[in-house]
Amino acid sequence: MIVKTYRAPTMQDAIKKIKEELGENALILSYKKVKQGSFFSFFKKEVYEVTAALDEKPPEEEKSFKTVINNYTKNQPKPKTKETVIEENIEERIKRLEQLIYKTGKENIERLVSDIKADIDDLKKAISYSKKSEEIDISKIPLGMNKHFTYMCEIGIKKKYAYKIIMGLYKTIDKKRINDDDYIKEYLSLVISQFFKQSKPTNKNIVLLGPTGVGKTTTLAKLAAIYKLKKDKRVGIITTDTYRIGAVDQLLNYAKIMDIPALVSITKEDFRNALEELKDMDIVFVDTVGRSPQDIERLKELFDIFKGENRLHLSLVMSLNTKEEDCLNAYNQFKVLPINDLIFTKLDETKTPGTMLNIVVKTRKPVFYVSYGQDVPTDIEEAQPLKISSLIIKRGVKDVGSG
Ligand SMILES: Nc1nc2c(ncn2[C@@H]2O[C@H](COP(=O)(O)OP(=O)(O)O)[C@@H](O)[C@H]2O)c(=O)[nH]1
Ligand SMILES: [Mg+2]
Repeated sequence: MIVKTYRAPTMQDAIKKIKEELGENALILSYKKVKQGSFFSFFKKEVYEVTAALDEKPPEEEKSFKTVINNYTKNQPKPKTKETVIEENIEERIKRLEQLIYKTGKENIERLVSDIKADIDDLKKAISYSKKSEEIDISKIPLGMNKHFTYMCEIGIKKKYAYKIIMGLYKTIDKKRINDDDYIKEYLSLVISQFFKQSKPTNKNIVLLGPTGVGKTTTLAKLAAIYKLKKDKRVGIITTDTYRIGAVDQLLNYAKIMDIPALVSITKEDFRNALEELKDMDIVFVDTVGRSPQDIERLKELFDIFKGENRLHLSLVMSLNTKEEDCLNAYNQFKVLPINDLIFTKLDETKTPGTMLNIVVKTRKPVFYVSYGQDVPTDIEEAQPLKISSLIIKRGVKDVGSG
């Protein structure tokens, strides 16, 4: 490992020097502000002193934003892609769901869901008070509903929630149509959708938090592009993820291509200044360094930057290709900060999208966006409840495309 120390007037300059000498894969080990000037000089300047290291093993090459953005902005008529098929399929489904809401009556559905929620709460309490087995009596599941219960468990919905939902649903469905699988699935979708709430930004400075590798930077790139290109907003970017030079550089390059102002900040003071500098933007996305929920010390450093700053909307990014337990563990660590909502990623890499339901029931947080692929900025959707429930019932993105 090569370790070197650099001095420069700004962090950006230091990063540039490090990149020139050590390349994209250099890591920042430490930084501080120091006074520079000869012993006799009267005024000493403050400069950044940054220590960087280069590991021998380079990480995988990231997809170039430039190519992706160029492709996106070319805007040529394209043949039907997987995304268009998914979109059409979901639109169709939502239309059917809306008809069903109309027929069933919105109040009836809302009452049913609030009963189920109350049941789930009682069940949670009962389980926490006694060590008795979960209060599920599978023999009570009505004939014809068993396969739907099994299906819900297969797509990752917690058994106890699936049980409550099925039992609640059975009370209200049209019994003559019990063998109509499409009808039952639409109804299930409708009920599941009611557990989700779509989040709206509570502040224009949106911070993406979460463990390493969950897709924060990719999601930020998608959101920045969508807000700039589709929503025609003035977008700014701040990155506090300065650990890996390549990562900072990737984001700065990307911002340059998109003509989005981007600032690097390390300390709480830098961050405040960056917010101030971007105060005329309509929306600012803040990337953060991934921290393992186990690394309490480093998490604290991260939290300190954002603590007490009330101009922020905090989104916790969770990857659906990790275990539900890991997602909840991350939530428990990050909830030291006032988390506003959740962003789910890697929906394309899971066979158990029902995890999303378990997580929102547990955390009671609304959802901001759902991401389902690596392509910027296409593979992402606003978290409309009916869309999410359609994706869950369809077992995620892959099956939507094919079925
Ligand atoms: N399949 C899939 N991969 C994703 C998705 N979002 C991000 N990724 C990939 O996950 C990896 C880590 O993403 P990155 O944004 O660097 O994660 P970060 O460490 O949280 O910033 C990259 O290879 C991304 O392309 C997604 O929704 N689906
Ligand atoms: Mg990142």
